[in-house]
Amino acid sequence: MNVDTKPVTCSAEVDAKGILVVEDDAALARSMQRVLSSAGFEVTLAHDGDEALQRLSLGAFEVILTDIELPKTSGVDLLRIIRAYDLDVPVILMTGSPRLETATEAVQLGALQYLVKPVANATIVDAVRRASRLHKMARIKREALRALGGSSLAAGDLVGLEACFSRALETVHMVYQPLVTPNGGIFGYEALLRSTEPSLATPPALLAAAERLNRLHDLGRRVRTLSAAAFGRAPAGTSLFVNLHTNDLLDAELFEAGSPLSKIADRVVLEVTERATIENVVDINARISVLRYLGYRIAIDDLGAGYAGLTSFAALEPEIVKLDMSLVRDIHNSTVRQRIVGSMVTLCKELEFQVVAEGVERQDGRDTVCKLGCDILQGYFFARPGPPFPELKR
Ligand code: G
Ligand code: MN
Repeated sequence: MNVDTKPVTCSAEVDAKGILVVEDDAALARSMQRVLSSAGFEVTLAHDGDEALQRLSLGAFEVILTDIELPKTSGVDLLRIIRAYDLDVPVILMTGSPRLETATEAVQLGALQYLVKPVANATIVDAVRRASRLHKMARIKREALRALGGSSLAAGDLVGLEACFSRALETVHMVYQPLVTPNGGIFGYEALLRSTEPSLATPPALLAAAERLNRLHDLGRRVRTLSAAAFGRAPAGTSLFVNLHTNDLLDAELFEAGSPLSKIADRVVLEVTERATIENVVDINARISVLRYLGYRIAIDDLGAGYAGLTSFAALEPEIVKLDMSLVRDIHNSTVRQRIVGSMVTLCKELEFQVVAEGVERQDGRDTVCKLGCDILQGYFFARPGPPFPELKR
């Protein structure tokens, strides 16, 4: 199979036109061309998968109708290659010898229909007409999502998502935001995930894709490796804060003493968010013990934004607690927030946790959280996340 011939045209971005028929039986190909042409479609023929890929590299099609049993690149391989580039184009597969495995794979790859030969002329015309309408619908939906600011992947299929995710994983990089002490020193840096893949540009979109594709461990490992590599250049004495997804707690790599992050564990604080429950993590207490044994400190992230409850405190026994931004934002104007943060800080001190106020955006916010006893501060007021390692604004 010639996988180097990549169809570069995506039907979502250009005006897709005509039907591509991929069929190695020349007589059958001509017959389908005649039938579809008289139904008003413009037809291009390809006699094998490689020829189809060549055609696709020249322009996008409304619908692709392909035989499965083809010399060289098969119809299913063709579908897989197409899906890596084009989520919208409907592909109809035809086969003379239907098999359950092929049919199942075809569905997983987002084939629109699976026709068993011989196919009646009327069936071919109906299938292509329906596919062409669905293609238009897919494009309009995608346009709407884009116009409304949503992710264009919401309507996509798993194979397209996989392709976008793999590209995103290559462009993933970390930015760093300083955590400062009230007297203006740098306590550490939080590593924050970013990607330049346009379809998965925000961390939540990237995480959601990883979750859907069952690839959270790949993403988590990348985050930890990149963060560890950059931290070699961090100022002496500072700590590195790394966010964990709950699912990372199930990854054996996290617990390996030889992993890049474990080698600097005595400088690392692992953040576990309150937003997700850790109740489902099996052996959570044992896992946390191993992490401590390796030298890591643990922080509870986003405190005040989660499902409340005390399970995370009991299980994690954190060294550090990070108050959620929603509590810190506008705190200078809100007596309710001041009271809540004041009580939380008092309790944290009694429990011997250090307290971080996240999302400090203004001088008066900074002054308020300092007065309430927060030990460490983080937010745009001091520095935005940036390449290693951002300077303080003040
Ligand atoms: O969930 P977690 O606390 O890890 O998320 C941190 C996110 O908050 C980052 O994406 C970061 O860019 C953002 N952030 C950091 N400081 C501020 C701030 O002062 N204000 C706001 N609105 N967002 C911030
Ligand atoms: Mn965090």
